[in-house]
Amino acid sequence: MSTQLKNLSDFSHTTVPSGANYTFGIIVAEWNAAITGALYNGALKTLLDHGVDEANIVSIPVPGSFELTSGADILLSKRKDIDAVICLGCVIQGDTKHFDFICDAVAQGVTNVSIKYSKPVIFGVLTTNNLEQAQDRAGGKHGNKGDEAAITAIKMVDFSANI
Ligand code: DLZ
Repeated sequence: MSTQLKNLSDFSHTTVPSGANYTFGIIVAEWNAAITGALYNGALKTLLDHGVDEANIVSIPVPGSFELTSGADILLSKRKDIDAVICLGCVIQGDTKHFDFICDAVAQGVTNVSIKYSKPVIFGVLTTNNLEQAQDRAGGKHGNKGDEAAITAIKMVDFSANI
């Protein structure tokens, strides 16, 4: 699980299928906006770099990471053309138990929405002890989790289309 052992941002471009002909939703939390903005930019660029048409990317902000689940659920219920949803957020540990509740809820919620629609819903949420760890994973020394989430979405959509 350690990012130091496996930095997924180092993926080989040759092994990533084309994202052309697929439609993606990106739901991005506004909490810790500097971090989630960097995740969003990484995800968007990665989708475009892998052939996704900009017209086939629907980007929607939600207030916080807790709302990523309902954002993905609403998007998939209203837009039948969307093949996968990428959820981007950043939850930073504070003094209370809020961190645990939000992280548990989003992880379970994203899983539930994915199963409900039989479509990939990607968990691109940083869950860090502090801001520095988040910066390191939002375009810093440990890559960009947004890039990784986009690659995961493309791979899962391609898997679903070709199974
Ligand atoms: C309330 C809250 C707190 C304390 N921390 C974060 C955080 O670190 N990251 C995040 O994305 N959102 C946080 N939120 C907001 C919740 O996700 C949610 O928006 C509110 O609890 C309202 O449902």
